[in-house]
Amino acid sequence: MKNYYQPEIETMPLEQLQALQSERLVEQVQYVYDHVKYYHDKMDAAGVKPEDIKGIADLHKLPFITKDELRDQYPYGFLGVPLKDCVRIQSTSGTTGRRVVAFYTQADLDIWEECCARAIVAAGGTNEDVCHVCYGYGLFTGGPGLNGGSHKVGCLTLPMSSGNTDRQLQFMTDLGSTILCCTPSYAANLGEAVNERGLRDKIKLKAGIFGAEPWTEQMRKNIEESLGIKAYDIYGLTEISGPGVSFECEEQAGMHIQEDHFIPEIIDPDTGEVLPEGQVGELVFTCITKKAFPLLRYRTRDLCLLTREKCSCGRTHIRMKKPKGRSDDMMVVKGVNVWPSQIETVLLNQGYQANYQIVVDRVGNNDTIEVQVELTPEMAEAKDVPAAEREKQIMKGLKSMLGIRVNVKVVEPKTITRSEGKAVRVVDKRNLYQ
Ligand code: DLL
Repeated sequence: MKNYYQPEIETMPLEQLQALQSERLVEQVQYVYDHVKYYHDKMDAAGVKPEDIKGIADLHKLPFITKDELRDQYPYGFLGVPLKDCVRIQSTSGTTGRRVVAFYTQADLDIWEECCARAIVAAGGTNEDVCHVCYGYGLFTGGPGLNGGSHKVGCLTLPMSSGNTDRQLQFMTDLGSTILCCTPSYAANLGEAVNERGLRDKIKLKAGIFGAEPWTEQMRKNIEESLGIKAYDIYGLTEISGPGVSFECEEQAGMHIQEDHFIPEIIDPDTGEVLPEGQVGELVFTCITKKAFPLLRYRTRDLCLLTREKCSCGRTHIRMKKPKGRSDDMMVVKGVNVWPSQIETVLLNQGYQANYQIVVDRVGNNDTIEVQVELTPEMAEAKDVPAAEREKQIMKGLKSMLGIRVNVKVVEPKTITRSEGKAVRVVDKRNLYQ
């Protein structure tokens, strides 16, 4: 069995790591220029030739890629290999309009799963473990990524997918799950259920690998106490591969970015200027090994800071601190990425105006989301459709757009406070970013 703690890579001296990155970057830029027409044209327009990129010091010369461009080029515009060489797609949550489809060759899948395997090993996983994966499976990367990583480590893998707490607890106790992989909010739910049902003595969990949404240190403490485990953070995004782009080691002090595959930068979200280490800004990734969906300088919109401070685990890969927010208005609600513009689209399609407010909260461990929308003066005057009927219609539209249940309240015209500046569309009471 291959050992997925790879000290020769994960503890590589910085100079050697940067030389490896430079070598891979030079090759990758030429590859992308030759294989992705959109980026070829973009480099030409920016006056940058592949030969201008001689190493990581030249990275800043390359143009950025944004999510909007990925959307505009849907589905094949960023494909770097013939379709016949792809073996998998995964996709971001969200509507058809907002969807991004990421492609993988078999070698890309191996890279991704290897990153997840490293995360499991960093959380203490070995082939003696029973790895209980209750991230969603399907287009979402959580389930498939951790599942693949768990196989690579040689754990007995339980592909549970999300939901059905009774079944989760039954398998957890009967099969002696030792590592739990799910969103932190679901882990908190499971923790509560385990204690309510008096199952604490019957579970064998020792570690959890939790991510896909922001969570606080207080949540970590609660989960660790309720399940009697050590809780590790894991980060990633579909566009860059999925979970495992970075993960925590036993120090639980920031997530090591897998720098042999992904080069991180922090930029000023307004100017695009690269910021020095230690400053908060927008995280940008360049993939230096992936071939099917090989993004260079992709803007994640996640705000965070990087540190190269020595980590006592021995890993030299740079650490990112927990994200501190977003430079766009995306929210992660019930594990799903939600943009206010998606909600607005549903409302406008049903004849309402853009006078609405979105209130996100957390009750116990569960997110709630409510949309309050004003009737138009004409609707209020006509009184032809009962409010409950209107709310039902909007809920249906939102469910189909977002895939999650949203509470809806229609209110009288001019009851939502008007802002004097930028409209305050979202009130997020959860305070998940610290
Ligand atoms: O959430 C991939 C993933 C699955 C990561 C399982 C970890 C575990 P997307 O659905 O594309 O991919 O959403 C990516 O989620 O840009 C962040 O805003 C947010 N996010 C992911 N992990 C974390 C984390 C998956 N640990 C978007 N902390 C990212 C805070 C996170 N936010």
